[in-house]
Amino acid sequence: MNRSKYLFQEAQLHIPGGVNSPVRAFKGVGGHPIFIKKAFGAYLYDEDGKRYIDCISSWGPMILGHAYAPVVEAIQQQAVYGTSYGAPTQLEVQMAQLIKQMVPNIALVRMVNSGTEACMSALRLARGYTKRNKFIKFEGCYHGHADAFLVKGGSGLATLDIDTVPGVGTATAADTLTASYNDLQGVKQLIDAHKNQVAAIIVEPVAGNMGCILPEPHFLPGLRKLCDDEGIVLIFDEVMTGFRLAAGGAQQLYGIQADLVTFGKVIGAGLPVGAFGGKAAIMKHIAPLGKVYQAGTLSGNPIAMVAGYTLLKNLQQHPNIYTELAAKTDYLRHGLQLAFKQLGIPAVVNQLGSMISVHFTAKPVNNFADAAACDIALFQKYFHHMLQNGIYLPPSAFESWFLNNALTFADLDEIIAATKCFVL
Ligand code: KE4
Repeated sequence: MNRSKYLFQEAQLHIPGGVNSPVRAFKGVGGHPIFIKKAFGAYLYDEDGKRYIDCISSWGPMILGHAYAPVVEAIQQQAVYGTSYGAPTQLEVQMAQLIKQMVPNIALVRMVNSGTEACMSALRLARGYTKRNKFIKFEGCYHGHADAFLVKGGSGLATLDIDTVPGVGTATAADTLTASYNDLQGVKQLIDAHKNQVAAIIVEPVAGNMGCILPEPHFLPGLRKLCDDEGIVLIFDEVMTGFRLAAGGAQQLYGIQADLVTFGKVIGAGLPVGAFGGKAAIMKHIAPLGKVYQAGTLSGNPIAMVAGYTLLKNLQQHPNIYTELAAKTDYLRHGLQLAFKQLGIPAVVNQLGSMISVHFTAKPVNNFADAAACDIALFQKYFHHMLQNGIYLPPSAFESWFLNNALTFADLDEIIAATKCFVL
């Protein structure tokens, strides 16, 4: 028996489902998860020493590859000064200043420990600021596991086909209104049906939790106008897209300014970091400045701050990384599209920047219903074919792939070559 299989059996004796986050359990593709021992650059190494080309990058954070030397050194140097103080540090000030330099329209920013915390806090803040309770999210988008967001969510909820999450109170769920991604008319209908009751619209500006799905040209500007007209707080959930699609994230890429923005993943360089920030008029309601309470023992943790700061500083100082990453991902998209065409397999490859996903269908994939109508069984087969060939894809048809800049064109050719020998 290989070590991963043994460890998964052992893990299931002690951890629910043997994992600390559901999507890792391979429920979306079958089989047992691979237990990773170490990672360097673009490669993961499992407990049996097998190497994989990594197309997940820890679900986004490892944008410059694993064990990125400047980040490792920064962590090692800081750790000898202690790991947490529970008091403010200069590191947090430097991190906040850097985020404000890189991201448009962030007047104030609060550090937290995950993307979930960031989104949960931003929603609470929008509700406190507007004194309204309802909010609009989009089917297939995922904003972490806070109760209010577990309605028609993407990522693990879609992977596990969980429509209603036990434990989420009916009253809570009643305030969560959902529309289809890219359906501006549907959003307008929800607002008209709940006049002056909608506190916020939260959206992944580029969706990554139903595969990678791009906003249609009218979508984000339309949401901005609806929020301006109706006094609704527009929240861009940039946990995936922040610092990944551009230094200034999707706001920079699309030239749209949200009222609040949430971050995770890249911001912590693999350590537990999230953040939310935006307009001063809204952020000033956050305690201790205002009364919208939000707190965290390890928020702004010094080790996490130096890790995140070091990675963001590198991204800020080398903006060409984004064009390099986009060119590599574009190369991969073309290679995959050609491979599937040669195989006679209907497939749509969605991509923006370093986010990409494969959908086995002949039709465009522009929302969750499109993604769910694809051949999921074929994706499962493709996943295992690629895993056998040493290519580590997200173990779900409802996830974006995340490329890292440690990947070489030779690695990309290996991914394309493995796809070319995928037989039904
Ligand atoms: P975390 O709490 O997992 O740090 O972030 C939640 C979150 C918020 N917003 C967006 C757009 C996200 O994609 C996420 C988390 N992404 C998933 C991957 N689809 C994390 C992987 C997992 O759940 O294990």
